[in-house]
Amino acid sequence: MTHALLVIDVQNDFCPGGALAVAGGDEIVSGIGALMDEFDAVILTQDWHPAGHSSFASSHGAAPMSMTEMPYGSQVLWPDHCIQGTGGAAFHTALDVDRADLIIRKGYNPAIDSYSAFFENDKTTPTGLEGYLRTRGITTLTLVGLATDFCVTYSAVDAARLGFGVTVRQDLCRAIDFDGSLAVAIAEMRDAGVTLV
Ligand code: VGL
Ligand code: ZN
Repeated sequence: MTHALLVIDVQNDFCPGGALAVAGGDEIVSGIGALMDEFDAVILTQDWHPAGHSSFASSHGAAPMSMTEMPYGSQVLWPDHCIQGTGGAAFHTALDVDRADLIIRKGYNPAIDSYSAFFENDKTTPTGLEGYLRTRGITTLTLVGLATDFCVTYSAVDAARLGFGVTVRQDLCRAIDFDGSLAVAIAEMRDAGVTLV
């Protein structure tokens, strides 16, 4: 069994002071660092949107956190965040980026959001992470990071559906918890067979 730590979106825009700040987002960084040596591989994801991305409320003249329908389904419209090359898209400075074997970026397609580390929100366009994991013989994943109820959940559910063994360390995640989204996300992870600890 080869076990990887998958660190989701520990970026400045998801930490206090950032454009899409998650309460306590910065509290998990040192605990994530302490965990890295226990794994055969460390993989980071980085939300990485072009300016004017279709998931931004500003691109639709809409209010942040309102909903819209996209060709691939319903979509939350977010404040502008994690724009490629900006300080907000950079990793939290206390995250040990040098320890990562792979950094996988997502959300770069202007027309499709990508919460999951595996597939864009159309649920079909792959990021390439599945192939990377399989060719390295990685069978088991532990997920930590931001935000529990969006990118962590989507990644965990996709990983479980792809047949990986998946554990989410809730103590090393923080949630947006928008309109009951955390409870829904936890139920979805349980249904998919994700182990929540
Ligand atoms: C995320 C909303 C928009 C996340 C990314 O990392 O959970 N949430 N983009
Ligand atoms: Zn995003």
